[in-house]
Amino acid sequence: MIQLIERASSFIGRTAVKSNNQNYTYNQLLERSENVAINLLNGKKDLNGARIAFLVPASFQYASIQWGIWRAGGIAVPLCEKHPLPSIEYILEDTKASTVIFSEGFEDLLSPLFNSNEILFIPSTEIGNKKGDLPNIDMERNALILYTSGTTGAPKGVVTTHKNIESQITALTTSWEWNKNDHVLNVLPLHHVHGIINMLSCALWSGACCEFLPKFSQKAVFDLLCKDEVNVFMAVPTIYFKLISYYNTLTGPEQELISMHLNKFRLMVSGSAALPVSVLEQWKEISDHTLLERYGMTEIGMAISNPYNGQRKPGHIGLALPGVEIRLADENNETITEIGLPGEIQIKGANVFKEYWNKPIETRDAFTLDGWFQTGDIAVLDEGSYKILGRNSVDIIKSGGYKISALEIEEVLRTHPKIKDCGVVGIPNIEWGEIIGASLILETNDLDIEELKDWMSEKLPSYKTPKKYIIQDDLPRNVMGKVTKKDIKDLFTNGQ
Ligand code: MLC
Ligand code: AMP
Repeated sequence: MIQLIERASSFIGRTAVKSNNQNYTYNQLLERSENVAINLLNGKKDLNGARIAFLVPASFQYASIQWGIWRAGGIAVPLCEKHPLPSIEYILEDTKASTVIFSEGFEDLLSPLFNSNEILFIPSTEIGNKKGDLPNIDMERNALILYTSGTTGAPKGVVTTHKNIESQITALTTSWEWNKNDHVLNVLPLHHVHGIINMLSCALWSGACCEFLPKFSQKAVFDLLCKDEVNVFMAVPTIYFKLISYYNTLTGPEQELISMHLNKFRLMVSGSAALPVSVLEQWKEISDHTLLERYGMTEIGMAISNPYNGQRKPGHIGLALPGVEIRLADENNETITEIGLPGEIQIKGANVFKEYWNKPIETRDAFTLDGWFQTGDIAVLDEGSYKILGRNSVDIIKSGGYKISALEIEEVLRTHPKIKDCGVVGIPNIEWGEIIGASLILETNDLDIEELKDWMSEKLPSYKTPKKYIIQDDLPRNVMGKVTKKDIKDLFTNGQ
């Protein structure tokens, strides 16, 4: 039994989702997800873990397809609306997806794949109103595959079970006191946990309403936040930065009006990347809210959070959420017992993912011998609250809340005929956290950077495309011949 879906019957007449200015009740969500499930089953009793990918905007459609896949016994594989075809193809091939459900607007993008013999492409408009018997789903079964970048080149599929998801949801609904009168505005993409678990699923678990804004814009967000319907808001630091910048361009009376509405909110959360203290302070000035900063990861959902009630420490991420076991470990994976010494955050608990899809070696390597998941994030316990100090890999970049592998970008750049070698780094940036910089070693001298950007945009989503470039004669290396990324970073940050 998937509790998240079972619970919907106690909220039948309430609004579950608001999208495109329309309200959809829990009853409609149950009915439509049943239609999706019966269509997918197409006479079978159970999808038995078939991977069903779907490419639809953040909307009621998204929620009903996700639930429909689960109710039919499938594994949901949400695709990103901003991905170019090669990124989508990679996921379809890696998961061996049996079906792709897509909505209007994505037909042109996907059409080169339509002649595939292995994948069934279903336009969402063709899902009829069929009803029928649905299988009983055990909570230990796989539910979701989300793609995340790591220290190896290509993204890995993170598999979570229904039980993992339930545990990730309940840690947040209890700690942050979600209730059925909540109404969250969800402006984040729905191929990552922040948008899927923290907002959509927590709202649906609680009988609350999740409103979608498919395309982020500062004005549209403020317009919605000022309608006195939304009372919970969550975003990545970049979005708070962008909202503050926009607010600062408004007239005094416009600012006062916005502040008056924001003041009434129950909860405002920041996460997915470090929240600069200056952003926290400016948002406090505007909204009178101290943003609740929390820490999470695709593999674990949320693990550490500042308190809902109680003092939220700027620059800190708080303490373990209920059901999550945390330790700081040294390089030998020994627990650090001395307070104030930094170590890697390691996690145990029902929230921790099951495996990387089809990658037993990577899965094994992600855990210590005694079963702790190694996050790669370095933290310290400081005045009773964890504080992130950095990551143990220079090859992971966080930009606008997206985790990006420098190696993945380098691999793509090296396939360009005019590029001999390259080194990709994250450059610290107050708005984006980091922006991507690439140092290029050229085969020929006539590389046009604008043309290169166009070429990249056909291969990678825009958020994975370097924003800054330098051309070098050779990459900086240490005595072992290994590229010294720190020197490349310095070139971008200090021009040294
Ligand atoms: C967009 N751009 C980015 C970018 N996103 N550049 C660097 N990093 C990013 N993340 C660039 C585009 O390339 C484009 O550049 C320009 O910004 C405008 O593009 P856009 O698509 O119109 O941008 P916008 O819609 O403003 O997007 C900004 C954003 C988006 C902050 C809304 O990046 C976003 O939704 N981020 C959230 C990602 C997220 O959900 N992460 C959670 C992962 S889960 P140009 O040159 O073409 O003009 C996780 C676990 C946890 O981390 O703890 O939550
Ligand atoms: P992802 O793999 O996209 O889920 O990103 C997870 C990573 O985001 C973590 O490993 C951290 O590096 C980072 N992260 C999430 N929340 C925070 C936070 N509050 N502060 C700093 N980094 C964070």
